[in-house]
Amino acid sequence: MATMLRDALEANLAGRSDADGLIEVIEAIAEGASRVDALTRRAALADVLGDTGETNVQGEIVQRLDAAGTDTFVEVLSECGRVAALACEELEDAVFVSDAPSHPYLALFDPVDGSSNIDVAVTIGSIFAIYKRADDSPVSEQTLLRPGREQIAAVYVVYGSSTVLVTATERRVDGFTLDPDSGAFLHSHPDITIPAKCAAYSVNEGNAGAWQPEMQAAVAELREAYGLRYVGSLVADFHRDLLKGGIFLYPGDRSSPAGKLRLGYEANPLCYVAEQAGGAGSDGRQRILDLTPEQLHQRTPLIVGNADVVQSVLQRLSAG
Ligand code: P6P
Repeated sequence: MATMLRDALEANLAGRSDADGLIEVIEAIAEGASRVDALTRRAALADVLGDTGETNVQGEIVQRLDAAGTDTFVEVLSECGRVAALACEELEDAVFVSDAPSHPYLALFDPVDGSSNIDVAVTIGSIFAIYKRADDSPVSEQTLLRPGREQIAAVYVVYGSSTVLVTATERRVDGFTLDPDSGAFLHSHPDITIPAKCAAYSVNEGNAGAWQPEMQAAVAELREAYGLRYVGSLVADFHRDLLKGGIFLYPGDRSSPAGKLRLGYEANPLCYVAEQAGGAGSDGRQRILDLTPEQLHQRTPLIVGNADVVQSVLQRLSAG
């Protein structure tokens, strides 16, 4: 019988004096993911297709599932009794829950990444960065602006042909598959490490004309060496690269030098997962996890996957 989420996390975190209550936060995420999974599987039948007619802080059209996912994860994270404050892609401002010492964690998350894909039944995801408060001082938006290397855990959920919740803590990555019969996340992928061999490169080649020349040259080398796999849903592309080996890129370009993806709740958590699994993540110049955020929703170019291939891209970029 596969291990339940709580049992596996207790084993992973055994002896850690700094992680009290972290399991409750991850269990809250799992509960929210179960609810989002149920909406995703029913999609048109649950009236979550299409958009709400509103735009979010990013200026993006809010899909019905974005709104439902936001409400779900804000609720479960606020009610778990361990999270002091949270920031969400869909909300301009942070949500402050409690300054009490009993609430030592902070969460930044993208509740439903790639949500427009649900209209065409393509994989979507949820992504979470979890930090420990540095002290018991009152939380503010500034409290949430932490470099990614300070994460105590990162979690993502991929709602695909199966629904898999992946947790990363210090030097350990594990996957849990949602069992539709029991509703439990069962330990299906123990101790995930990125395979030594890169199996594919993943980038939107349709944007190639807008990249800087050195990025065009770097991707041309990847094109020669690997097959292309691009779902257009970040968590789907990242999860494939993590399990099979690969490199994912979302570069900046002339019109958007910082690219499209967000540092706080996309690049940081996924690069944390990648590094705990033996991979690497960069913005094209430096380690993503060393970037100090200046505002909650800032964007960053992202290159993440097999460490040797990420490094070869960086060398090509610096060669100009
Ligand atoms: P493009 C989905 O909208 C998303 O935010 C990520 O999930 C995905 O990696 C990216 O955008 C795809 O963007 O420009 O290639 O369609």
